Amino acid sequence: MVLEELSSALREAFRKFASRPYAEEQAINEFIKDIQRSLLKADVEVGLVLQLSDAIRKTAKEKPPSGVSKKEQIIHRAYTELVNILGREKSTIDVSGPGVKKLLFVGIQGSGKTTTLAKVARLFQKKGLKVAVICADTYRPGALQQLTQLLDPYGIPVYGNEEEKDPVRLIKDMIKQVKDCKVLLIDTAGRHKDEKSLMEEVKNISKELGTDAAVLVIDSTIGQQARAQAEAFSKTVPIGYIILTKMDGTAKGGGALSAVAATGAPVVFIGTGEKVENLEEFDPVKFTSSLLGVVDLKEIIRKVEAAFSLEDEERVKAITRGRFTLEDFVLQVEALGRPGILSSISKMLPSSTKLPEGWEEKSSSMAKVWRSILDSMNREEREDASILNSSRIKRIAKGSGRSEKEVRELIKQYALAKKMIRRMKGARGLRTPFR
Ligand SMILES: Nc1nc2c(ncn2[C@@H]2O[C@H](COP(=O)(O)OP(=O)(O)OP(=O)(O)O)[C@@H](O)[C@H]2O)c(=O)[nH]1
Ligand SMILES: [Mg+2]
Repeated sequence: MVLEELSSALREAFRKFASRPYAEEQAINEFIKDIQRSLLKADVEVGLVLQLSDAIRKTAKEKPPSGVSKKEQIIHRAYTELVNILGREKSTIDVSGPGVKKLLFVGIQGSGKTTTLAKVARLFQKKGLKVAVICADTYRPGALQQLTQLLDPYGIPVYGNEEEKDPVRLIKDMIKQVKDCKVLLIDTAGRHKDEKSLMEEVKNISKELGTDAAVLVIDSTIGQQARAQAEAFSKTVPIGYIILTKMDGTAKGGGALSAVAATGAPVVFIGTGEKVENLEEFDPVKFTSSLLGVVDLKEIIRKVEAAFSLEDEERVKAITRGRFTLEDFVLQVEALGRPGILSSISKMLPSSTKLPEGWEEKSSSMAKVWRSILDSMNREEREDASILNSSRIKRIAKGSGRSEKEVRELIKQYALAKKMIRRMKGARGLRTPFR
């Protein structure tokens, strides 16, 4: 299995912590240290490791939901933070819809573009799709031959012209010749005299051809430097997907994965060997749980999540009974940052209503501002926002270090939310996820 070292180190950390009778401070600190050591050894960026450690420490100070022990609460937090670090959702290359899907493979010299393109071509063929390949690498001697050798055994057609040195013209010419295919994979060159000319060529091809997506191929042995590479390419072309290669030969795979996940680009596959069949779909959640391999981890996750939704249920009941205070409002906004909550909320809304994009991020920054404002209110004000006149607003703004405008904005948004809840209560389309 790839990432064996990281996997066994993390598994050991979880096993050790899980076998402790109590989650006392020393045990928690040791657990955090063990996780830190394993991640740093796999070349995960220090900033991300510290973020994870802080999150665990913060959770350790919180009261666990009823029915859940402190130890279980901490294991759950450590696990969800690891999932966050290693990528949250599984992604796949989308080739649905009408017409030929053109995928442009880009990456620096030797990252594994050509080999990986052949692997992906074979995978689509296995799924029953008609695949064709264009070799637009006009730099590497024998590039066309390399691709043909890889794909000949599978009868996948490779188009190219070694005489043509302009990749855009070459691709345009070849597209005219390609017949009857659903997925068209285009291999590009990585051997330029410098990075600038490589980026210029990639940009030019993408602009002239209007490809459906660029697939960035990164050698995972560079570890956390993968982030800089992903960022450099995404400034040049919109990167649709990322494939990390050579995961079989590195102890730094965790670093590469986390670095790429931090850019938000989806890792669709990992390369695990030189052969055409050495390609694996990447599923972060499955990957993280297999990494840990702790026997009862699944049970802990289920228990903690169930306990959380029970707390949510109580709150939702109170709100639908008509009690919705400023405190409730801020708590709701804060809770939006918690995984799974947004989907619960969208389930409650009528299907025609969609939450605006970027809501999650916006609500988490607003939550911080509003929490500080709320902290400067007295109990009476929190319970009954209608008494907030201008002199109170002035005092609260001063006390919280926020502007009066921000205080008024909180009151306005709260009033809007209250109105919306009242309206939703009356709406027939409202479904509650907690039935
Ligand atoms: N072990 C291992 N080797 C790989 C993997 N992917 C690619 N390679 C090897 O890496 C080397 C470079 O691969 P190529 O596919 O030629 O790389 P490229 O990006 O097309 O290189 P240029 O065209 O020169 O830019 C080859 O020896 C491949 O066999 C992988 O997942 N695991
Ligand atoms: Mg190549």
